[in-house]
Amino acid sequence: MLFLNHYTRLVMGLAVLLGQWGFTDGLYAQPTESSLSHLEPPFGQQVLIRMESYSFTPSDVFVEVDKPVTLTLSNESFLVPHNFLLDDPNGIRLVDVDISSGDTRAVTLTLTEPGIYPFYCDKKLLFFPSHREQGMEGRLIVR
Ligand SMILES: [Cu+2]
Repeated sequence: MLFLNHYTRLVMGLAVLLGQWGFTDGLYAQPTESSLSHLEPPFGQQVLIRMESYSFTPSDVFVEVDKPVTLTLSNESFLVPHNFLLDDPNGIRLVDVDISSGDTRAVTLTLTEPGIYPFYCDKKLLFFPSHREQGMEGRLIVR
């Protein structure tokens, strides 16, 4: 994992946003986020992922290709912020969501390519290892 300062991460975040705005070719549906209070009635595949210090449960998530999936991300850690980063099999960032302690966020997306999509949390405190390095990672297996 790269060591990035805040400035670099901000630039990366902007690049991800710009990349998503440009994603009009239908390869991926544009990920949408909402707080639960604004969430439309659930549709497609539903997956609840619990985030703790330092793990995702479940860490292996199986979803069907070409069908919308809503990932409901629940940070159940006490006072520990987490994020949910999802990359495609080629390492392209698809989702980057911060979830505060006690919060729940939902992300809906449609994945059109079978494969293994790694997800993880890259938060870190000072000089400690990142949450990912402490085991906070998993796989979205699309088939
Ligand atoms: Cu974390």
